[in-house]
Amino acid sequence: MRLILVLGDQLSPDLSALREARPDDLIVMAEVMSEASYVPHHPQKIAFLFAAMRKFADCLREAGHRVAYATLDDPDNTQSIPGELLRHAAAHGAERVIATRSGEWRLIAALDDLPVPVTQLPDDRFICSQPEFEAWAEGRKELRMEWFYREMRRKTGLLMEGDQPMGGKWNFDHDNRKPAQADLLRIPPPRFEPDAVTAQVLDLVEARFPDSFGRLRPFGYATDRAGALQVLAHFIDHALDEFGPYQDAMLQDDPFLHHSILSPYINAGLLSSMEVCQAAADAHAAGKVRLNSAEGFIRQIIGWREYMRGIYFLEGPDYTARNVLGHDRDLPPVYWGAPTRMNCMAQAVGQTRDHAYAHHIQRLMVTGNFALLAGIDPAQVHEWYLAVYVDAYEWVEAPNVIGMSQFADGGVVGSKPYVSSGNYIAKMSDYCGGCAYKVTQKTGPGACPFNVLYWDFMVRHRDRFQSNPRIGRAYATWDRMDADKRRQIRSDAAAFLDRLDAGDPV
Ligand code: FAD
Ligand code: DLZ
Ligand code: SF4
Repeated sequence: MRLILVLGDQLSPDLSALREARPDDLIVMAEVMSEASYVPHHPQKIAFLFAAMRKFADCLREAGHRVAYATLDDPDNTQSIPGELLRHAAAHGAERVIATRSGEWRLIAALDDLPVPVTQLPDDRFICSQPEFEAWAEGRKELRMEWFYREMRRKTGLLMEGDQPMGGKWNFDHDNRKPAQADLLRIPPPRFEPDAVTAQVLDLVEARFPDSFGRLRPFGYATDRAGALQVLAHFIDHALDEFGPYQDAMLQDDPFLHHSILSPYINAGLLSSMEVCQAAADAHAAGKVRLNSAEGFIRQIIGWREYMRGIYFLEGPDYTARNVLGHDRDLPPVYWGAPTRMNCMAQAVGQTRDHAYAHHIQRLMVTGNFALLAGIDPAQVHEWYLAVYVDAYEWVEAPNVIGMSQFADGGVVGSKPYVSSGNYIAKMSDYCGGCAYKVTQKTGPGACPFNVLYWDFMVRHRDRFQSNPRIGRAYATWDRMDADKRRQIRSDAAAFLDRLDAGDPV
């Protein structure tokens, strides 16, 4: 007999390893401390995964499989994935382990090192296989998502008319990027009352991870496929039509806006990326959803999500250690909820604490932008994102953080660093009105910290970015600025960073 490993983010009945299962094989699933503590995961992330794993194990049993499931508090639990495989291999005389390749180099290596033969099958839940991505990347001077995305549109046939994109364009972003208005009629995503399985997991997580950053309750995530399908249907019916225009907007009292909150379910395997995209394309075909919204949403999934996966495996295990800008400041306490006068940071971190969720622009242009401008060590930024979001697994988190957000890979993912002064946040959100700092003030104690940090960053990295066609022009503005103002900006930035280093409230 063989052991079939199913990891916490592999909860799909058509998983490649499960397709291999024979009646006498034993499926191994385990809640283990090594996975639950390699970064200080948000308690809602652990609870979501453990509850979903328990329910998935029940489904496998109902389908006739033999399943060995270790709960975290099982006294026989060895508390690591390799340990659990070895324990069951010894107990049952298993001749081999069959796994689906994990989404993290760390676990792939750990399985390769097992003293039992292991087959690691490709994870074919993705639209683009790794060999296909590598063939696409081969020989290109520069990798850009937009070109890859067009290949994926052709491959899937989503929003295509023959070999042409529907509506005559591949990308409708010029119709998007609008700020949003507070709207009390906007229907928030569904929340799910914990059932008996989830309630038991919540108690376990509360007892075992009492000191983690993040609120465990109220817990409202779906923890099975039926619930995840409800979230999908709700999004298609109530939010997708306005997803496009408002995808970059941020609002103080609306943590979800028109976002789908589907990433936890897609990443854990409860929904497939193709069924989600097909639902969006069908809603457009039925006339319920405008094209720019359907296209923008589908691009995030068959474009960005697949592209990030390809980059993670293309770039290799050292990717998370990259730091081309040489940033070495420690992650300041504001990321763990320390009080701050910066309202945008307080909002993004606060909703992260409450929901283990923040949407893309908050991750990129608030917490990510601040970390990059302040020169924070990208490895620490990476660990933070991997820990605090319910959808975070290294294959998708690292290219977004090390690459897109922190430019620590030197431009593999993005052709320019995503940096901005407070102006961008003021334009796209209502945060600045309620802030102790003034976004219109460029220098002095009341000036928005993003304003001074932006120029400080640009000047510190002038050699690298001056010739960048996408942001190099900013230096002409800097050079035209009055010399006293430039000195003031640099000294204000230095004073701010000193306060950050001293652990003073900022
Ligand atoms: P929506 O806005 O509704 O988007 C729809 C779907 O598109 C998402 O569910 C997701 O599957 C996909 N998607 C959108 N953008 C991306 C992207 N850049 N990369 C991959 N998929 C994308 N996403 C994760 O799934 N896990 C992470 O750990 C993660 N970390 C991030 C860190 C940073 C610094 C940034 C800038 C982005 C990160 N993202 C991550 C991407 C994106 O922010 C989330 O996918 C999105 O916010 C999830 O919320 P949603 O389901 O409501 O997304
Ligand atoms: C994220 C996570 C957590 C918190 N706990 C477990 C666990 O106890 N057992 C398990 O099989 N998987 C867990 N996971 C998901 C894994 O960390 C994930 O499979 C790898 O990071 C690869 O994406
Ligand atoms: Fe953020 Fe600056 Fe606006 Fe305050 S003024 S909310 S710090 S961008």
